[in-house]
Amino acid sequence: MSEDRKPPGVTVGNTEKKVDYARKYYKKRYSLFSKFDKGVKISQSMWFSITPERVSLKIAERAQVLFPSVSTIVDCCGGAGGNVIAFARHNYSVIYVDRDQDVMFDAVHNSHIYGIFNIDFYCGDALDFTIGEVVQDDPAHVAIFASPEWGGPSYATQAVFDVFDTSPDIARLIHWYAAQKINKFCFFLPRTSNLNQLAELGATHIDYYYEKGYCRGLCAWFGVEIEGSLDEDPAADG
Ligand code: MGP
Repeated sequence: MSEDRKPPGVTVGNTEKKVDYARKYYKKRYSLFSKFDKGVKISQSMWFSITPERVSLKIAERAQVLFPSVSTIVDCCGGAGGNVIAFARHNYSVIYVDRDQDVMFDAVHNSHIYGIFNIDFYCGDALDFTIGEVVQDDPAHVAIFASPEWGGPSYATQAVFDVFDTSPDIARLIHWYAAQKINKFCFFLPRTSNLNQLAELGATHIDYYYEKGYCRGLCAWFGVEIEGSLDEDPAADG
């Protein structure tokens, strides 16, 4: 591993837990971004929260099925840009929002690596973003996507993940954007998320996303435009 490609904090041979996490996610770099070697930039705090590329593409594909009237997707927790790149590759108008400016600059850079130049980037808080100020589309054609923080890799120590433990809290996100007449949402969450809580919040579809035969997480969909139930078959690999 050359020095300049190492993520911060990685020391090969060091067995400390936090260093193991860095190594674990660095090993997955090509599954996170297939073009990693073209110069993809990932801030230290972002490594564990990037949706693997094939999963991001599958989510974008599912959005086309579940939200056929949607033309604009706002990713209000944009992070390193994996999801916005996938939505743009599926021809959506895409708005990126993240409160960390350095993380946003990485996402801009990463989108250019994928040849995507038409995402609108905004630095700001998801719970402070006003859709109408930047999106021309009718709110009926807009959906909110978010993969909020799950609290880091330790989420996996809980048998059932409390969906109110995300940051920002998805209930507050729904409330904030519903007040702006948006009623279509998709949240990428831990595979162990409490489905009763999601149903109570109004989710009507749950998809589980697999990559390399392993479940990476689920999407909870709100306001879908086709008939269906929470008991859908899991989405196929990638
Ligand atoms: P993981 O569950 O930590 O790893 O992350 P893995 O290898 O699937 O499971 P393990 O059993 O081997 O530990 C899987 C995927 O979940 C990541 O690639 C991210 O897409 C997503 N993810 C994980 N975490 C901890 C977060 C998080 O805190 N926030 C967000 N948004 N996504 C996360």
